[in-house]
Amino acid sequence: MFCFQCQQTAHNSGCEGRAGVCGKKSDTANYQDELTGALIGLSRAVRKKLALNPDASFEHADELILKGLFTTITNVNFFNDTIIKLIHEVNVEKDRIYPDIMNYDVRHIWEDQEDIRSLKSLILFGLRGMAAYAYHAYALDYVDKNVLDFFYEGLEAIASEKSSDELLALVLKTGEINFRCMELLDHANSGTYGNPVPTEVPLTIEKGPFIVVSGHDLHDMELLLKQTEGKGINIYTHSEMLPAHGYPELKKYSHLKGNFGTAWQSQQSEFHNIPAPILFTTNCLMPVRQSYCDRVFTTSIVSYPDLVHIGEDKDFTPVIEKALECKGYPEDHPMTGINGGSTVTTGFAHNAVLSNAGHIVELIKAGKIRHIFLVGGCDGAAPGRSYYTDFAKAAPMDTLILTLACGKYRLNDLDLGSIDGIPRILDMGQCNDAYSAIKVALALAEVFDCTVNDLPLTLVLSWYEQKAVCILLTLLSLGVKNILLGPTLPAFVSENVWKILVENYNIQKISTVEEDMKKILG
Ligand code: SF4
Ligand code: SF3
Repeated sequence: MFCFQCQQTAHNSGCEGRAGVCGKKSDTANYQDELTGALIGLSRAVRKKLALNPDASFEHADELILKGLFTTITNVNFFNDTIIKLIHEVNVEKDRIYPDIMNYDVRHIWEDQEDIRSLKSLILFGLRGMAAYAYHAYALDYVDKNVLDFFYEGLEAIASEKSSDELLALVLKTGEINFRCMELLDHANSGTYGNPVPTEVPLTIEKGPFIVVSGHDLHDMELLLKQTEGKGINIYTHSEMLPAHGYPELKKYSHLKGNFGTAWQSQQSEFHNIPAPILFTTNCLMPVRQSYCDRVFTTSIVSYPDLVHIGEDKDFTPVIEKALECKGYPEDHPMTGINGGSTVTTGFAHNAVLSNAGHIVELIKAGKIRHIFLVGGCDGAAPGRSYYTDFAKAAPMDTLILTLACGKYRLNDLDLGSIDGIPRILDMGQCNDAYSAIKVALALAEVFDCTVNDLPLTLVLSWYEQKAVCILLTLLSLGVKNILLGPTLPAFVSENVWKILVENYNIQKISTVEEDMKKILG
Protein backbone atom coordinates (compact mmCIF):
# COMPACT_ATOMS: atom_id res chain seq x y z
CA MET A 1 0.00 0.00 0.00
CA PHE A 2 0.93 3.60 -0.39
CA CYS A 3 -1.27 6.43 0.89
CA PHE A 4 -0.37 9.97 1.85
CA GLN A 5 -3.68 11.74 1.50
CA CYS A 6 -4.28 12.89 5.07
CA GLN A 7 -2.55 14.98 7.69
CA GLN A 8 -1.64 12.08 9.98
CA THR A 9 0.20 10.10 7.29
CA ALA A 10 3.20 8.19 8.65
CA HIS A 11 6.31 10.36 9.25
CA ASN A 12 4.53 13.06 7.25
CA SER A 13 5.63 11.22 4.12
CA GLY A 14 3.33 8.26 3.47
CA CYS A 15 1.66 5.19 4.99
CA GLU A 16 3.19 1.95 3.75
CA GLY A 17 3.51 -1.60 5.04
CA ARG A 18 0.59 -3.44 6.61
CA ALA A 19 -1.70 -0.58 7.61
CA GLY A 20 -2.02 3.18 7.68
CA VAL A 21 -2.05 5.37 10.78
CA CYS A 22 -5.85 5.63 10.43
CA GLY A 23 -6.15 1.84 10.70
CA LYS A 24 -6.80 1.26 7.00
CA LYS A 25 -5.26 -2.11 6.12
CA SER A 26 -2.97 -2.52 3.14
CA ASP A 27 -5.42 -4.67 1.16
CA THR A 28 -8.15 -2.07 1.70
CA ALA A 29 -5.80 0.69 0.53
CA ASN A 30 -4.97 -1.36 -2.56
CA TYR A 31 -8.65 -1.93 -3.34
CA GLN A 32 -9.22 1.81 -2.96
CA ASP A 33 -6.47 2.41 -5.50
CA GLU A 34 -8.07 -0.14 -7.81
CA LEU A 35 -11.43 1.60 -7.35
CA THR A 36 -9.84 4.95 -8.24
CA GLY A 37 -8.33 3.35 -11.36
CA ALA A 38 -11.75 1.99 -12.32
CA LEU A 39 -13.33 5.42 -11.82
CA ILE A 40 -10.69 6.80 -14.19
CA GLY A 41 -11.68 4.10 -16.69
CA LEU A 42 -15.33 5.11 -16.28
CA SER A 43 -14.38 8.77 -16.82
CA ARG A 44 -12.56 7.86 -20.02
CA ALA A 45 -15.64 6.02 -21.26
CA VAL A 46 -17.97 8.89 -20.40
CA ARG A 47 -15.69 11.44 -22.06
CA LYS A 48 -15.43 9.33 -25.22
CA LYS A 49 -19.18 9.01 -25.38
CA LEU A 50 -19.61 12.74 -24.75
CA ALA A 51 -17.29 13.52 -27.66
CA LEU A 52 -19.69 11.61 -29.92
CA ASN A 53 -22.87 12.82 -28.28
CA PRO A 54 -22.56 16.00 -26.20
CA ASP A 55 -26.16 15.63 -24.98
CA ALA A 56 -25.71 12.15 -23.54
CA SER A 57 -26.55 11.83 -19.85
CA PHE A 58 -24.95 9.43 -17.39
CA GLU A 59 -27.10 9.17 -14.31
CA HIS A 60 -25.76 5.87 -13.05
CA ALA A 61 -22.16 6.80 -13.80
CA ASP A 62 -22.65 10.10 -11.97
CA GLU A 63 -23.83 8.27 -8.89
CA LEU A 64 -20.95 5.79 -9.09
CA ILE A 65 -18.37 8.56 -9.43
CA LEU A 66 -19.66 10.29 -6.30
CA LYS A 67 -19.93 7.09 -4.29
CA GLY A 68 -16.58 5.79 -5.49
CA LEU A 69 -14.59 8.92 -4.70
CA PHE A 70 -16.38 9.36 -1.36
CA THR A 71 -15.48 5.77 -0.46
CA THR A 72 -11.77 6.58 -0.62
CA ILE A 73 -11.89 9.56 1.78
CA THR A 74 -10.00 9.06 5.04
CA ASN A 75 -12.00 7.33 7.81
CA VAL A 76 -14.98 6.47 5.61
CA ASN A 77 -14.67 2.88 4.44
CA PHE A 78 -12.64 0.04 5.93
CA PHE A 79 -14.58 -2.84 4.37
CA ASN A 80 -13.11 -4.67 1.37
CA ASP A 81 -16.39 -6.33 0.38
CA THR A 82 -18.16 -3.04 -0.32
CA ILE A 83 -15.17 -1.70 -2.25
CA ILE A 84 -14.89 -4.85 -4.38
CA LYS A 85 -18.61 -4.68 -5.16
CA LEU A 86 -18.30 -1.05 -6.16
CA ILE A 87 -15.32 -1.78 -8.46
CA HIS A 88 -17.42 -4.39 -10.20
CA GLU A 89 -20.37 -2.00 -10.63
CA VAL A 90 -18.08 0.69 -12.02
CA ASN A 91 -16.56 -1.76 -14.53
CA VAL A 92 -19.97 -2.95 -15.70
CA GLU A 93 -21.16 0.61 -16.21
CA LYS A 94 -17.94 1.54 -18.04
CA ASP A 95 -18.38 -1.37 -20.48
CA ARG A 96 -22.02 -0.45 -21.00
CA ILE A 97 -21.13 3.16 -21.87
CA TYR A 98 -18.13 2.42 -24.09
CA PRO A 99 -16.50 -0.97 -24.64
CA ASP A 100 -12.77 -1.75 -24.45
CA ILE A 101 -11.66 1.12 -22.24
CA MET A 102 -8.71 0.46 -19.94
CA ASN A 103 -8.70 1.23 -16.25
CA TYR A 104 -5.70 3.05 -14.83
CA ASP A 105 -3.09 1.97 -12.32
CA VAL A 106 -2.83 4.88 -9.87
CA ARG A 107 0.58 3.64 -8.76
CA HIS A 108 1.83 5.53 -11.83
CA ILE A 109 0.86 8.72 -10.00
CA TRP A 110 2.48 7.70 -6.72
CA GLU A 111 5.68 6.87 -8.62
CA ASP A 112 5.76 9.95 -10.86
CA GLN A 113 8.21 12.87 -10.64
CA GLU A 114 7.45 14.61 -7.34
CA ASP A 115 5.97 17.85 -8.67
CA ILE A 116 3.71 16.05 -11.13
CA ARG A 117 2.71 13.63 -8.35
CA SER A 118 2.01 16.58 -6.11
CA LEU A 119 -0.20 18.43 -8.59
CA LYS A 120 -2.08 15.26 -9.57
CA SER A 121 -2.59 14.43 -5.91
CA LEU A 122 -4.01 17.88 -5.24
CA ILE A 123 -6.53 17.30 -8.03
CA LEU A 124 -7.41 13.75 -6.96
CA PHE A 125 -7.76 14.51 -3.26
CA GLY A 126 -9.68 17.69 -4.05
CA LEU A 127 -12.07 15.65 -6.20
CA ARG A 128 -12.53 13.15 -3.37
CA GLY A 129 -13.50 15.90 -0.96
CA MET A 130 -15.78 17.53 -3.48
CA ALA A 131 -17.50 14.19 -4.19
CA ALA A 132 -18.64 14.02 -0.58
CA TYR A 133 -20.28 17.43 -0.85
CA ALA A 134 -21.85 16.60 -4.20
CA TYR A 135 -23.15 13.35 -2.73
CA HIS A 136 -24.89 15.10 0.19
CA ALA A 137 -26.52 17.53 -2.25
CA TYR A 138 -27.49 14.61 -4.51
CA ALA A 139 -29.21 12.89 -1.56
CA LEU A 140 -31.45 15.97 -1.36
CA ASP A 141 -32.05 15.93 -5.15
CA TYR A 142 -29.74 18.83 -5.95
CA VAL A 143 -27.34 18.29 -8.85
CA ASP A 144 -25.18 20.59 -10.97
CA LYS A 145 -24.04 19.36 -14.35
CA ASN A 146 -20.88 21.48 -14.34
CA VAL A 147 -19.82 19.88 -11.09
CA LEU A 148 -20.55 16.37 -12.33
CA ASP A 149 -18.76 16.94 -15.65
CA PHE A 150 -15.63 18.10 -13.88
CA PHE A 151 -15.23 14.82 -12.00
CA TYR A 152 -14.77 13.07 -15.35
CA GLU A 153 -12.50 15.78 -16.71
CA GLY A 154 -10.32 15.83 -13.61
CA LEU A 155 -10.04 12.06 -13.31
CA GLU A 156 -9.16 11.65 -16.96
CA ALA A 157 -6.55 14.39 -16.67
CA ILE A 158 -4.62 12.85 -13.78
CA ALA A 159 -4.17 9.70 -15.87
CA SER A 160 -2.78 11.67 -18.83
CA GLU A 161 0.54 13.25 -19.72
CA LYS A 162 0.25 16.89 -18.66
CA SER A 163 2.71 19.68 -18.05
CA SER A 164 3.02 21.30 -14.62
CA ASP A 165 1.31 24.41 -15.94
CA GLU A 166 -1.62 22.43 -17.29
CA LEU A 167 -1.95 20.58 -14.01
CA LEU A 168 -1.70 23.76 -11.96
CA ALA A 169 -4.56 25.22 -13.97
CA LEU A 170 -6.60 22.10 -13.20
CA VAL A 171 -5.73 22.34 -9.51
CA LEU A 172 -7.27 25.82 -9.45
CA LYS A 173 -10.20 24.69 -11.55
CA THR A 174 -10.87 21.99 -8.96
CA GLY A 175 -11.15 24.76 -6.38
CA GLU A 176 -13.36 26.83 -8.64
CA ILE A 177 -15.75 23.96 -9.29
CA ASN A 178 -15.77 23.07 -5.61
CA PHE A 179 -17.02 26.57 -4.88
CA ARG A 180 -20.03 25.79 -7.08
CA CYS A 181 -20.39 22.45 -5.34
CA MET A 182 -20.39 23.98 -1.85
CA GLU A 183 -22.92 26.52 -3.10
CA LEU A 184 -25.07 23.68 -4.39
CA LEU A 185 -24.92 21.94 -1.02
CA ASP A 186 -25.68 25.20 0.77
CA HIS A 187 -28.80 25.57 -1.39
CA ALA A 188 -29.69 21.93 -0.83
CA ASN A 189 -29.37 22.15 2.96
CA SER A 190 -31.05 25.51 3.46
CA GLY A 191 -33.61 24.86 0.70
CA THR A 192 -34.63 21.65 2.47
CA TYR A 193 -34.19 22.52 6.13
CA GLY A 194 -34.39 26.33 6.20
CA ASN A 195 -31.69 28.90 6.90
CA PRO A 196 -29.76 28.04 10.08
CA VAL A 197 -30.54 30.18 13.11
CA PRO A 198 -28.20 30.81 16.06
CA THR A 199 -28.79 28.04 18.57
CA GLU A 200 -27.35 27.13 21.93
CA VAL A 201 -26.67 23.41 22.24
CA PRO A 202 -26.36 21.63 25.61
CA LEU A 203 -23.61 19.07 26.18
CA THR A 204 -25.46 17.23 28.96
CA ILE A 205 -26.99 13.90 28.01
CA GLU A 206 -30.48 13.55 29.49
CA LYS A 207 -31.39 10.28 31.19
CA GLY A 208 -33.07 7.58 29.13
CA PRO A 209 -32.48 5.94 25.74
CA PHE A 210 -30.58 7.95 23.16
CA ILE A 211 -28.81 7.71 19.82
CA VAL A 212 -25.65 9.56 18.83
CA VAL A 213 -25.44 10.63 15.17
CA SER A 214 -22.06 11.45 13.64
CA GLY A 215 -20.96 12.66 10.23
CA HIS A 216 -22.21 15.28 7.80
CA ASP A 217 -25.39 13.90 6.23
CA LEU A 218 -28.40 16.02 7.24
CA HIS A 219 -30.76 13.85 5.19
CA ASP A 220 -29.89 10.77 7.24
CA MET A 221 -30.35 12.88 10.38
CA GLU A 222 -33.83 13.91 9.29
CA LEU A 223 -34.87 10.35 8.47
CA LEU A 224 -33.70 9.14 11.87
CA LEU A 225 -35.48 12.00 13.66
CA LYS A 226 -38.71 11.03 11.89
CA GLN A 227 -38.33 7.35 12.71
CA THR A 228 -37.62 7.98 16.40
CA GLU A 229 -40.43 10.49 16.98
CA GLY A 230 -42.63 9.56 19.93
CA LYS A 231 -40.50 6.53 20.82
CA GLY A 232 -38.96 7.94 23.99
CA ILE A 233 -35.51 8.13 22.40
CA ASN A 234 -33.42 11.31 22.39
CA ILE A 235 -31.04 12.20 19.58
CA TYR A 236 -27.61 13.77 20.08
CA THR A 237 -25.28 15.08 17.42
CA HIS A 238 -21.59 14.20 17.37
CA SER A 239 -18.67 15.98 15.68
CA GLU A 240 -19.66 17.42 12.27
CA MET A 241 -23.39 16.80 12.89
CA LEU A 242 -23.53 19.61 15.49
CA PRO A 243 -24.70 22.28 12.99
CA ALA A 244 -27.89 20.25 12.44
CA HIS A 245 -29.23 22.01 15.55
CA GLY A 246 -29.37 25.31 13.68
CA TYR A 247 -31.71 24.19 10.87
CA PRO A 248 -35.39 25.02 11.55
CA GLU A 249 -36.72 21.86 9.93
CA LEU A 250 -34.46 19.70 12.11
CA LYS A 251 -34.58 21.70 15.32
CA LYS A 252 -38.38 21.44 15.33
CA TYR A 253 -37.99 17.86 16.59
CA SER A 254 -38.06 18.21 20.37
CA HIS A 255 -36.13 14.96 20.85
CA LEU A 256 -33.08 16.46 19.09
CA LYS A 257 -31.56 17.35 22.46
CA GLY A 258 -27.91 18.27 22.36
CA ASN A 259 -24.40 17.29 21.36
CA PHE A 260 -22.37 14.32 22.56
CA GLY A 261 -18.61 14.59 22.96
CA THR A 262 -16.08 16.49 20.92
CA ALA A 263 -14.28 15.91 17.64
CA TRP A 264 -13.71 12.59 15.88
CA GLN A 265 -10.27 11.73 17.23
CA SER A 266 -11.63 11.39 20.78
CA GLN A 267 -14.33 8.86 19.86
CA GLN A 268 -12.53 5.77 21.13
CA SER A 269 -12.43 7.16 24.66
CA GLU A 270 -15.75 9.04 24.50
CA PHE A 271 -17.65 5.98 23.22
CA HIS A 272 -16.04 3.63 25.75
CA ASN A 273 -18.96 1.77 27.42
CA ILE A 274 -21.50 4.28 26.10
CA PRO A 275 -25.06 3.10 26.94
CA ALA A 276 -26.36 3.96 23.47
CA PRO A 277 -25.85 3.26 19.77
CA ILE A 278 -23.88 5.53 17.46
CA LEU A 279 -24.77 6.03 13.81
CA PHE A 280 -22.03 7.09 11.38
CA THR A 281 -23.35 8.84 8.28
CA THR A 282 -19.88 9.85 6.97
CA ASN A 283 -16.31 10.27 8.20
CA CYS A 284 -14.60 10.23 10.58
CA LEU A 285 -15.00 6.62 11.76
CA MET A 286 -12.04 5.22 13.68
CA PRO A 287 -11.26 1.53 14.18
CA VAL A 288 -13.97 0.31 16.51
CA ARG A 289 -13.03 -0.80 20.05
CA GLN A 290 -14.38 -3.83 21.82
CA SER A 291 -16.13 -1.80 24.55
CA TYR A 292 -18.68 -0.34 22.12
CA CYS A 293 -18.37 -2.33 18.86
CA ASP A 294 -21.86 -3.85 19.19
CA ARG A 295 -23.33 -0.33 19.24
CA VAL A 296 -21.81 1.24 16.14
CA PHE A 297 -23.97 1.38 12.99
CA THR A 298 -22.99 2.67 9.57
CA THR A 299 -25.04 3.97 6.68
CA SER A 300 -24.53 5.55 3.28
CA ILE A 301 -20.89 5.29 2.11
CA VAL A 302 -19.46 4.43 5.53
CA SER A 303 -18.64 0.78 5.98
CA TYR A 304 -16.63 -1.36 8.41
CA PRO A 305 -16.31 -5.15 8.76
CA ASP A 306 -18.83 -6.82 11.08
CA LEU A 307 -20.85 -3.69 11.83
CA VAL A 308 -24.56 -3.49 10.99
CA HIS A 309 -24.99 -1.32 7.90
CA ILE A 310 -28.26 0.52 7.30
CA GLY A 311 -28.89 0.18 3.58
CA GLU A 312 -30.62 2.35 1.02
CA ASP A 313 -34.07 1.64 2.46
CA LYS A 314 -32.89 3.72 5.47
CA ASP A 315 -34.77 1.53 7.89
CA PHE A 316 -33.13 2.49 11.19
CA THR A 317 -35.00 -0.17 13.23
CA PRO A 318 -31.78 -1.95 14.37
CA VAL A 319 -30.42 1.36 15.73
CA ILE A 320 -33.72 2.15 17.46
CA GLU A 321 -33.92 -1.30 19.01
CA LYS A 322 -30.34 -0.99 20.25
CA ALA A 323 -31.11 2.37 21.87
CA LEU A 324 -34.08 0.88 23.73
CA GLU A 325 -32.00 -2.14 24.78
CA CYS A 326 -29.10 0.04 26.06
CA LYS A 327 -31.52 2.31 27.98
CA GLY A 328 -29.12 5.28 28.13
CA TYR A 329 -27.91 6.82 31.39
CA PRO A 330 -30.06 6.31 34.52
CA GLU A 331 -29.61 9.99 35.45
CA ASP A 332 -28.81 13.13 33.49
CA HIS A 333 -25.17 12.84 32.47
CA PRO A 334 -23.31 16.15 32.33
CA MET A 335 -20.49 16.32 29.81
CA THR A 336 -18.26 19.24 28.87
CA GLY A 337 -16.21 20.48 25.98
CA ILE A 338 -12.42 20.31 26.08
CA ASN A 339 -12.21 23.62 27.96
CA GLY A 340 -14.86 22.64 30.53
CA GLY A 341 -17.81 24.50 28.99
CA SER A 342 -21.27 22.93 29.26
CA THR A 343 -22.86 24.37 26.10
CA VAL A 344 -21.79 25.33 22.60
CA THR A 345 -23.51 27.42 19.94
CA THR A 346 -23.97 27.01 16.22
CA GLY A 347 -26.17 28.34 13.40
CA PHE A 348 -24.26 31.47 12.36
CA ALA A 349 -24.29 30.67 8.66
CA HIS A 350 -24.18 33.44 6.04
CA ASN A 351 -27.83 34.31 6.40
CA ALA A 352 -27.65 34.87 10.16
CA VAL A 353 -24.34 36.74 10.01
CA LEU A 354 -25.33 38.91 7.06
CA SER A 355 -28.59 39.88 8.74
CA ASN A 356 -26.24 41.58 11.24
CA ALA A 357 -23.92 42.87 8.52
CA GLY A 358 -24.85 46.52 9.03
CA HIS A 359 -24.08 46.27 12.72
CA ILE A 360 -20.78 44.45 12.13
CA VAL A 361 -19.74 47.06 9.55
CA GLU A 362 -20.51 49.88 12.01
CA LEU A 363 -18.47 48.15 14.70
CA ILE A 364 -15.54 47.71 12.33
CA LYS A 365 -15.75 51.37 11.29
CA ALA A 366 -15.95 52.47 14.93
CA GLY A 367 -12.85 50.40 15.74
CA LYS A 368 -14.80 48.14 18.10
CA ILE A 369 -14.08 45.12 15.93
CA ARG A 370 -10.42 45.27 15.06
CA HIS A 371 -10.09 42.00 13.22
CA ILE A 372 -12.01 38.86 12.25
CA PHE A 373 -10.36 35.45 12.36
CA LEU A 374 -11.74 32.39 10.64
CA VAL A 375 -10.39 29.56 12.76
CA GLY A 376 -11.69 26.62 10.80
CA GLY A 377 -11.04 23.17 9.47
CA CYS A 378 -10.57 19.66 10.67
CA ASP A 379 -9.56 18.47 14.09
CA GLY A 380 -7.16 15.58 14.63
CA ALA A 381 -4.86 13.93 17.10
CA ALA A 382 -1.61 15.79 16.35
CA PRO A 383 -0.31 17.51 19.52
CA GLY A 384 0.36 20.76 17.62
CA ARG A 385 -3.39 21.25 17.28
CA SER A 386 -3.61 22.90 20.70
CA TYR A 387 -2.37 25.90 18.68
CA TYR A 388 -5.98 26.57 17.66
CA THR A 389 -7.26 26.67 21.25
CA ASP A 390 -4.39 28.91 22.26
CA PHE A 391 -5.00 31.13 19.26
CA ALA A 392 -8.64 31.65 20.23
CA LYS A 393 -7.67 32.38 23.82
CA ALA A 394 -5.01 34.85 22.71
CA ALA A 395 -7.26 36.69 20.27
CA PRO A 396 -7.81 40.20 21.70
CA MET A 397 -11.26 41.08 23.04
CA ASP A 398 -11.96 43.35 20.07
CA THR A 399 -11.75 40.48 17.57
CA LEU A 400 -14.37 38.03 16.30
CA ILE A 401 -13.74 34.35 15.67
CA LEU A 402 -15.68 32.55 12.97
CA THR A 403 -15.50 28.75 13.18
CA LEU A 404 -16.43 25.87 10.93
CA ALA A 405 -15.89 22.11 10.66
CA CYS A 406 -14.83 19.83 13.50
CA GLY A 407 -11.72 21.86 14.38
CA LYS A 408 -14.14 24.10 16.32
CA TYR A 409 -14.20 21.64 19.22
CA ARG A 410 -10.82 23.00 20.23
CA LEU A 411 -12.49 26.24 21.26
CA ASN A 412 -16.28 26.25 20.91
CA ASP A 413 -17.00 25.78 24.61
CA LEU A 414 -14.88 28.79 25.60
CA ASP A 415 -16.82 31.77 26.89
CA LEU A 416 -15.15 34.63 25.05
CA GLY A 417 -17.95 37.13 25.62
CA SER A 418 -19.45 39.38 22.98
CA ILE A 419 -18.89 42.71 21.24
CA ASP A 420 -21.92 44.96 21.42
CA GLY A 421 -24.30 41.99 21.45
CA ILE A 422 -22.41 39.96 18.84
CA PRO A 423 -20.89 36.77 20.31
CA ARG A 424 -17.17 36.62 19.73
CA ILE A 425 -17.35 32.99 18.59
CA LEU A 426 -19.68 32.47 15.65
CA ASP A 427 -19.98 28.91 14.37
CA MET A 428 -20.81 28.88 10.68
CA GLY A 429 -21.36 25.13 10.44
CA GLN A 430 -19.74 22.13 8.80
CA CYS A 431 -16.61 22.20 6.65
CA ASN A 432 -18.71 22.71 3.50
CA ASP A 433 -20.11 25.86 5.15
CA ALA A 434 -16.79 27.44 4.27
CA TYR A 435 -19.15 28.65 1.56
CA SER A 436 -20.84 30.80 4.23
CA ALA A 437 -17.54 32.29 5.31
CA ILE A 438 -16.69 33.15 1.71
CA LYS A 439 -20.11 34.75 1.22
CA VAL A 440 -19.68 36.88 4.32
CA ALA A 441 -16.16 37.91 3.28
CA LEU A 442 -17.34 38.87 -0.22
CA ALA A 443 -20.24 40.88 1.22
CA LEU A 444 -17.93 42.78 3.60
CA ALA A 445 -15.48 43.43 0.78
CA GLU A 446 -18.30 44.95 -1.24
CA VAL A 447 -19.36 47.26 1.60
CA PHE A 448 -15.80 48.40 2.18
CA ASP A 449 -15.18 48.61 -1.54
CA CYS A 450 -12.03 46.51 -1.35
CA THR A 451 -10.89 42.96 -2.04
CA VAL A 452 -11.21 40.13 0.49
CA ASN A 453 -7.44 40.39 0.99
CA ASP A 454 -7.77 44.00 2.14
CA LEU A 455 -10.34 43.19 4.83
CA PRO A 456 -9.32 42.92 8.49
CA LEU A 457 -9.80 39.17 8.10
CA THR A 458 -7.36 36.27 8.44
CA LEU A 459 -7.98 32.60 7.78
CA VAL A 460 -6.29 30.30 10.26
CA LEU A 461 -6.97 26.83 8.92
CA SER A 462 -6.42 23.32 10.19
CA TRP A 463 -6.58 20.38 7.85
CA TYR A 464 -6.89 16.62 8.17
CA GLU A 465 -8.71 14.96 5.29
CA GLN A 466 -9.57 15.61 1.66
CA LYS A 467 -12.53 17.94 2.15
CA ALA A 468 -10.10 20.41 3.63
CA VAL A 469 -8.05 20.02 0.45
CA CYS A 470 -10.91 21.01 -1.85
CA ILE A 471 -11.80 23.96 0.40
CA LEU A 472 -8.23 25.19 0.38
CA LEU A 473 -8.21 24.96 -3.43
CA THR A 474 -11.45 26.97 -3.53
CA LEU A 475 -9.92 29.73 -1.42
CA LEU A 476 -6.83 29.83 -3.63
CA SER A 477 -8.95 29.86 -6.79
CA LEU A 478 -10.73 32.92 -5.39
CA GLY A 479 -7.38 34.62 -4.90
CA VAL A 480 -7.51 34.56 -1.09
CA LYS A 481 -4.06 35.35 0.29
CA ASN A 482 -2.19 35.12 3.59
CA ILE A 483 -3.87 31.91 4.78
CA LEU A 484 -2.22 30.25 7.77
CA LEU A 485 -2.26 26.46 7.48
CA GLY A 486 -1.50 23.77 10.03
CA PRO A 487 -0.77 21.78 12.00
CA THR A 488 1.66 20.42 9.35
CA LEU A 489 2.00 20.89 5.61
CA PRO A 490 0.51 18.18 3.40
CA ALA A 491 3.03 15.46 2.53
CA PHE A 492 1.71 15.51 -1.04
CA VAL A 493 2.64 19.15 -1.60
CA SER A 494 6.19 19.09 -3.01
CA GLU A 495 8.70 21.79 -2.22
CA ASN A 496 8.34 23.37 -5.66
CA VAL A 497 4.56 23.35 -5.56
CA TRP A 498 4.61 24.87 -2.08
CA LYS A 499 6.95 27.59 -3.40
CA ILE A 500 4.45 28.43 -6.12
CA LEU A 501 1.64 28.67 -3.55
CA VAL A 502 3.73 30.88 -1.29
CA GLU A 503 4.75 33.16 -4.15
CA ASN A 504 1.25 33.55 -5.52
CA TYR A 505 -0.84 33.47 -2.36
CA ASN A 506 1.56 34.09 0.49
CA ILE A 507 0.18 31.00 2.22
CA GLN A 508 2.15 30.22 5.40
CA LYS A 509 2.49 27.37 7.81
CA ILE A 510 1.35 28.25 11.33
CA SER A 511 4.22 29.10 13.67
CA THR A 512 3.65 30.07 17.32
CA VAL A 513 0.49 31.84 18.41
CA GLU A 514 2.47 34.85 19.63
CA GLU A 515 4.39 35.21 16.39
CA ASP A 516 1.36 34.72 14.15
CA MET A 517 -0.79 37.08 16.18
CA LYS A 518 1.91 39.73 16.00
CA LYS A 519 2.25 39.24 12.25
CA ILE A 520 -1.50 39.58 11.72
CA LEU A 521 -2.33 42.42 14.10
CA GLY A 522 0.96 44.28 13.69
FE1 SF4 B 1 -2.31 6.99 6.10
FE2 SF4 B 1 -4.09 8.97 6.10
FE3 SF4 B 1 -3.95 7.25 4.07
FE4 SF4 B 1 -4.92 6.50 6.45
S1 SF4 B 1 -5.81 7.99 5.00
S2 SF4 B 1 -3.51 5.34 5.16
S3 SF4 B 1 -3.56 7.65 7.82
S4 SF4 B 1 -2.38 8.72 4.70
FE1 SF3 C 1 -13.83 16.68 10.58
FE2 SF3 C 1 -13.34 14.22 9.89
FE3 SF3 C 1 -12.46 17.05 8.46
FE4 SF3 C 1 -15.99 18.08 7.80
S1 SF3 C 1 -15.17 15.00 10.57
S2 SF3 C 1 -14.18 18.24 9.00
S3 SF3 C 1 -11.90 15.76 10.02
